Amino acid sequence: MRLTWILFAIITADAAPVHNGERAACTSPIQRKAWHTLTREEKKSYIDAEKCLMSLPAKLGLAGPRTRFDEFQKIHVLHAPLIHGVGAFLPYHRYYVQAHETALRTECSYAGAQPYWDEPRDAGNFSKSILLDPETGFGGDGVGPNNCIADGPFKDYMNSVGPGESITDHCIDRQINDCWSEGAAQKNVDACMKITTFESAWNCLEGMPHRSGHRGINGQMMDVFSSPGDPLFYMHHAYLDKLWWQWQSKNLSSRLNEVTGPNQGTFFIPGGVNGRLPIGSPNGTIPGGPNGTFPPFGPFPPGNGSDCNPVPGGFPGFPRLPPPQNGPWIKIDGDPANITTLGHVINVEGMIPNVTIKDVMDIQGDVLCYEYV
Ligand SMILES: [Cu+2]
Repeated sequence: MRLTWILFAIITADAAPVHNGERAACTSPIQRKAWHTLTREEKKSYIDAEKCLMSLPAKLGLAGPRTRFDEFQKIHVLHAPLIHGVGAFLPYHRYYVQAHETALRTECSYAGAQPYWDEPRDAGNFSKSILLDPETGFGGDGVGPNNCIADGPFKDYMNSVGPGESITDHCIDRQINDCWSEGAAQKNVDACMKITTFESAWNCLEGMPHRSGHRGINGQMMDVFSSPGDPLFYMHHAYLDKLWWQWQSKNLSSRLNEVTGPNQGTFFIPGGVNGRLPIGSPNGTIPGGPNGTFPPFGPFPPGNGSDCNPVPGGFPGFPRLPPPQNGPWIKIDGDPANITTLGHVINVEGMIPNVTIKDVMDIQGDVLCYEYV
């Protein structure tokens, strides 16, 4: 059935890749390509569109953001404790990246799709990545006391959201760590792909492949709340989404429906409602991590050498706080209890319409319409 549908897509040209709540079938998925395969013009049009998002005024009425770009970041801040270390981690970030792609296309005349960073190519060598090219890419490492990026198209951007949940003006900062980026190696992806249950596969993907992209770039990218302040976030999370889709594709008939896990994970902060944090939560609410940054991921278990020689088979997923068994828990629309189900509502604060996890399980379904090439 799926093949028929793909063939159908090939012979029809009327794609509807942008879905504003409309449930048209995906007849012609747009192609999300690896950054290193883009032409110079394609790279420029993506960077120009991101800069456009950084120039458009905020319109959602959230506290802090000045621009549409900042608004994306703020949405992530508001939901951070309920979208990491939880069953909704992969679906939420899938739809969040979709919202970003939609904004580029509808508000910034971008004709392409969200590209992704093929990170294993650069594992152990992030600092030399083609993505960091100052002419064609996202600029390079941070410099100076605040680790502000010093070249490239985003070096002068004044970001108004973060660090953590704070609202401050700051540059986009990076502290690239090639050693930490070794975890992006293909062998760690392969280990996740061998897993057959959603819960273990999600934990594996959220572990090494996900974490290494954040850690390798470091700086703003290490902020569990405000990491989307670095435009590399979207390249990284499109890549992670590709990995999830790759895993799903190994057994689509069952994996289009597989989701589980707690709604409240490591970063649970009591007091929020409807899957949102109370506004104005203080910084440093993550155990061990000041200012909303990830706690240090060390020391590593004995016998594994250094950061650059991580544990064979990868590190375990995020540590978990035990979720309350009988409540009270933060009520997530669509979920009856503290277990992530297909009915779980993904709330992107009006950037695009809220959907359920079921709606985003298929990247070529009624809501999403793209493919990875
Ligand atoms: Cu996130």
